[in-house]
Amino acid sequence: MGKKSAYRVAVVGATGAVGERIIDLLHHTKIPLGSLKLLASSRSAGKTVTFKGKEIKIEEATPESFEGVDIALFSAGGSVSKKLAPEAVKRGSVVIDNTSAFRMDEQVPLVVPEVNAEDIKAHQGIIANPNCSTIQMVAALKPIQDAFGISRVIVSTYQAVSGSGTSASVELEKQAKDYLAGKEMEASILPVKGDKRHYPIAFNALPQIDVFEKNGYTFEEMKMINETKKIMHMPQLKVSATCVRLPFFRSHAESVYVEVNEQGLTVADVRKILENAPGIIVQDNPSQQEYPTPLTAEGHKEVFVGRIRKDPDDERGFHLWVVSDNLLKGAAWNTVEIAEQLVANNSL
Ligand code: NAP
Ligand code: 3JM
Repeated sequence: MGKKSAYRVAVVGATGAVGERIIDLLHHTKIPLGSLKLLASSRSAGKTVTFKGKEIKIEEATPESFEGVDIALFSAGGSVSKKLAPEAVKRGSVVIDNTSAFRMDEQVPLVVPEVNAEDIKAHQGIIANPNCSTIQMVAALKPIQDAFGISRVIVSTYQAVSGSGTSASVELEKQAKDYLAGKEMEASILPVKGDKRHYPIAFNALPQIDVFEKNGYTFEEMKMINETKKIMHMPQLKVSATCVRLPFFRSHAESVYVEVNEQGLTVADVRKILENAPGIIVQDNPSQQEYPTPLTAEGHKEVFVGRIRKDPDDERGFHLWVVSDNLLKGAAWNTVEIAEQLVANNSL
């Protein structure tokens, strides 16, 4: 496709937690928008959304919805992507997919623009947006890899409920109110909507995000492990993860332990590299109690890093506290950023 003066964009999952943020971001996008199509399930068809002063009707997503669409941004779950993304590609759209449906396919680039923007060019119709927890971690790891080399990563996450969609945020709010009113809490969404058991998230911590795999890790943990190696082009990198859901609404936090290849580095060396990295804001001043938190990261596009420390017993070990808005850099912003680069580099 040659460079166009205006692009026809579709958002699939337009009524969801991620879709709503994508629409917000499209108000200010660098992409010249010719038209915007908003798609969801039949449940939402007919509702309207106001975009730049005009009312847009939500339509049910079907294969025919993609006729004439240049760029389709999918955030409606893996099964919708598996069914409709190939239909969109067949009709000439480039798909940027926010689900895990195609992330590990060899033909599909898995992209965080600050890390591997050049992979976008190799797409064959679908570009995948990584998992939210992976995105913020690799954004912080890449500058360290480029400067010093890294060999091992061990991460524990502290993830917000909005990562499980709008219904999980509604569940937390209701449980918190019930608990404080002395009523019994009901759980039907978390940890995983369709799984056998549910636990309250309010005033709790759940060491399960997504379903369990045969190896005892959850799928979320395996996404972090496999996606990190693919995005960084480092199949040999050692990565292990523990993913935990906590009772706050927005932004994921992560405790990241990274082993660097170079010996004799100081905290100041690592801090300097991160301060100069694109998309990263360092907030790290223990004497002033400065560090990022989920509440302070909410609404921002960047990845925040604080609590940079050296392992007292290992010359090559460093700890980072990495926080970012899961719905923005973790999902909607990374998607729109990929779309902007596709258009800027004429890679459609
Ligand atoms: P959500 O708040 O539950 O929203 C789900 C959206 O999908 C709604 O717009 C819903 O439309 C739509 N949908 C559901 N079934 C559909 C169908 N059969 N056909 C068309 N649309 C359908 O979830 P969310 O948090 O926005 O997440 C959506 C998806 O994005 C997730 O399932 C996940 O795969 C992905 N995600 C990715 C990241 C990331 O880090 N990359 C982060 C979060 C989520 P209705 O309102 O009509 O039901
Ligand atoms: C974040 O297919 C589904 O039901 C969606 C599950 C899901 C995913 C996923 O696997 O695509 C919920 C929340 C993600 C994600 O980004 O990996």
